Amino acid sequence: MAFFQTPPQLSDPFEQDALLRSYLTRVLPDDARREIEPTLREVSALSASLFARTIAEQDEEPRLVSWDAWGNRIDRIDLTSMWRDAARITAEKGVIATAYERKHGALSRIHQFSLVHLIEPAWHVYSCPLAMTDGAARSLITAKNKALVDHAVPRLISRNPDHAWTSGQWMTERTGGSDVAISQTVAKRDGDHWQLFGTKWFTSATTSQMALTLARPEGNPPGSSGLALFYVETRDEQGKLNGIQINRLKDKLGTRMVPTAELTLDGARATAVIGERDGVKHITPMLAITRTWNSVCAASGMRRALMLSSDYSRRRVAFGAPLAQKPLHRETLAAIEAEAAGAFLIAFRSVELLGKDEADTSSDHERALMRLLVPMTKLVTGKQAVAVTSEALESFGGAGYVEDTGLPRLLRDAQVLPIWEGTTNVLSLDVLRGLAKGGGLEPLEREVDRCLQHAHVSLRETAEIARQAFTHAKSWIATRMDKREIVEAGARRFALTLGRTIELALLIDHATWALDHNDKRWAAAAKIFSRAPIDMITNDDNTLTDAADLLS
Ligand code: MFK
Repeated sequence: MAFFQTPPQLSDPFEQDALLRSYLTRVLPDDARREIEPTLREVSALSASLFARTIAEQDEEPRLVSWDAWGNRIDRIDLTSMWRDAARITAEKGVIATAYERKHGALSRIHQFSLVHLIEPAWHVYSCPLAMTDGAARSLITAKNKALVDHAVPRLISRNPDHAWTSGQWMTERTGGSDVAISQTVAKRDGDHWQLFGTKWFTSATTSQMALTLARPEGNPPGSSGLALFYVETRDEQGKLNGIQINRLKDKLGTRMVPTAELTLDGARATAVIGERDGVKHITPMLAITRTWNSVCAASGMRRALMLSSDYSRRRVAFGAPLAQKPLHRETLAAIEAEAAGAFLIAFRSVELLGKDEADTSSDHERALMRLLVPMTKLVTGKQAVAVTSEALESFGGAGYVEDTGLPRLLRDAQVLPIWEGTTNVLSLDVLRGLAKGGGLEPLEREVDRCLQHAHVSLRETAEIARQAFTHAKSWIATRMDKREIVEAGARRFALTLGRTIELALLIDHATWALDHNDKRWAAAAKIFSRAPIDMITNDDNTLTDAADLLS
């Protein structure tokens, strides 16, 4: 008998996403939700309709055309058709604009990132330029450079596809991606403007109309304080590149439809955004935004992989029954669901705080919490995205390993999430930096208390797991304050423990609300999540550092 398998289907991501819907019911007032929901349904339908295209066109890649037929250097990047369409969709659906029009005040970021959550897995990582565009708009506004705000921000947040711009973020140089302070790009004064000279080693989405970048004004000292933040337009009015050469496109493991290039800046005309120093500090508003995008995209990638896997489990019959009826398969998918749910809730908690901050309705405590939560959320969700996507692929058996199913791409694209915008280790150290500069662990402790204090009686034991993990993290750091190397070596375990503890606490908080609304799903997710490793901290630091000495 012939044997054919039925591929997974995606019908309506919004309708299929029970967590997104229950979360929005919890956090949005009814009138706001009624206004927002139609826009989410519209984007959901679009996302589902693009699904087949994401597979059919997955081999399309951007192409660098360095020369024209007559020997002129043109350095043009031809984008994929999906990317060209994504630019139009972004503007028309207001994927950036929603955050800046602020129609729903502090809740506008929730609206915007719900759109992102639904559309992201459908358009070949177009979130990359959008994250940077959003971050650039925020950085220019924060820098209060009126001329640049008036000139560029209306384009970055435009709803008109013919008027809208995207922005790049050129930070990484050959000297290193994480250690930005050793950047070698030099800025030379040119009247009112500057000219930049140097090499940018990874510039994602190089087709953007502008970029924010860092360079060292001549005569400035070494280190990050000697760098300044610059605004660059990539082409002049005639469409010629602005002192920029595109050396080549990167040959990457994933995100292959993203045109990531190496650039030489050879006199690129630039404008200083804010002063002539402290560039790293002035670009951090952009990092806070792009890291939040990263977290939301990690959560949405997990959700999409899970939707496909769940759908397939109802279609695929093996050993006499659909996989969905097999106890072991069900447990495997439930564990993925718990991880995806934890990731979603922490990502959207960061989103809530960002929205409040921008609408100027945050308390001091919430601002301090946001400083810690943004890097923590990025690092914990990035790791989860890779693990969850890998598990979801495995749930398809061999089909998950075959390119033309479109599934392997999900894993390759997920692998960038713990890398760009700060690796897990760099962000773990950033969490320590945030603790040292802010009020220590207090904002996180208050967040854990807020989530757990009203925990449903059926979740008390689960809540205790979160409390114990937090208490352990707190005592670990308190007793090692003066042991810099020990704290640095344990920074990843510490940050992941805090991140997973907050995820569990948020799951319990949401589950408690959901139980009051006759929905038992999220209590189940919290219980499953609590059985996966939460507390990764060891008190036996010396054994680990001695072992690392021997093994390195
Ligand atoms: C799906 C989503 C798509 C996302 C789009 C991705 C495409 C984009 C591709 C890329 O561009 S990837 C490259 C991104 N690069 C990074 O994320 C850099 C990673 N490295 C770090 O984050 C380092 O921690 C950092 C460069 C910030 C270290 O720099 P320094 O200069 O050695 O750190 P320092 O001296 O501690 O900080 C300088 C100032 O910035 C200090 O301010 P003060 O001078 O007032 O003391 C810090 O407090 C401040 N600062 C640093 N990190 C901060 C921060 N402020 C707020 N938040 C932070 N996270």
